[in-house]
Amino acid sequence: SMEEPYLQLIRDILDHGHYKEDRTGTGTKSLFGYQMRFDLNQGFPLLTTKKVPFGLIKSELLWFLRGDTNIQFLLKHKNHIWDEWAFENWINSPEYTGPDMNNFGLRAQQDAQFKKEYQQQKKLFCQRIIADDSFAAKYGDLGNVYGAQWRRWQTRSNETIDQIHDVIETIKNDPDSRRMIVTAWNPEDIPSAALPPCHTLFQFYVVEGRLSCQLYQRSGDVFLGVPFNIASYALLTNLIARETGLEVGEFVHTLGDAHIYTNHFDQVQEQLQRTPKDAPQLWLNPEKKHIGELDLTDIKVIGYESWPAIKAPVAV
Ligand code: UFP
Repeated sequence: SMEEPYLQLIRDILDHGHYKEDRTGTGTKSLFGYQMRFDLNQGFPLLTTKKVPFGLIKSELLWFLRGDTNIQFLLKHKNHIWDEWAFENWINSPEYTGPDMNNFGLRAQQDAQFKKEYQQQKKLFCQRIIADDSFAAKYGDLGNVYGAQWRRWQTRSNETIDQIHDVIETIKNDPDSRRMIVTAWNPEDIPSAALPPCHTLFQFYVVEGRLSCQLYQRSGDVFLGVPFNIASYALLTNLIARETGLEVGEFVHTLGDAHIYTNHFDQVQEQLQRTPKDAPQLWLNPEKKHIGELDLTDIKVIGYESWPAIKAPVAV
């Protein structure tokens, strides 16, 4: 099946991974340097052995591609995957006068009463970001995250580089180039970044009219994060292929530290019991040729049948 490389990654980590402590204090089983290949002509690699919310993947990718770094766009599309990072800025600001929210991630996991208070505060915060543009401008912006690095990389001479525009031009005009790279990893920004980019760098490759993409991901939460990352880059490859008039080739996913958190072991075992179903197909609105014109309704997966979602705690 199309997701076999992913299931094999889980098995390889369980069988050959090393126990390793990590930043979050959770503990992981981990392998270093791992590669999966997905032939995008076989379908769209959205996992079927558990339900993966494609809506969140497409709104996040469109957000990156807009060069947007403000969570207001995500919230308007009911996408909450980046909330915590903005909420952190808000509770640390002098304007915030609500209950103490320090270290909310860990405390919400340990204290049910606190969790309620936190969810209430975060809900208020999100409502305000959506309703109040000046509040959003102040507290909804995440700074130098993917959208900024991809579309307006800041140079030393105070100019900006649009890496996505440039790579599209190179794919069109010089497809044999070996320099078709987009990087989100800016060493200058790492010390001040709340979360240094996980999907660090990607490269395109064209042969026989087909566009392939390889991602170097420095760190992968194999149960929770990686299924998103696979779908996101498979979608990106399809979008860039269409923009440049090419068919799709492969998505090659290279991982640095590929880990399964110790509190995800039961979940991955359950997933491995499940027989994969046929991969869905990606549908892109044929009326809208350019990436900049695409709306959420212009991107769909067709024929997505999956096993139910599997809940798991996020390491914070
Ligand atoms: N992580 C992913 N994919 C992502 C993302 C985060 O797997 O797209 F943003 C996981 C990897 C790791 C954690 O478990 O989040 C980031 O922690 P660290 O910076 O310590 O690697």
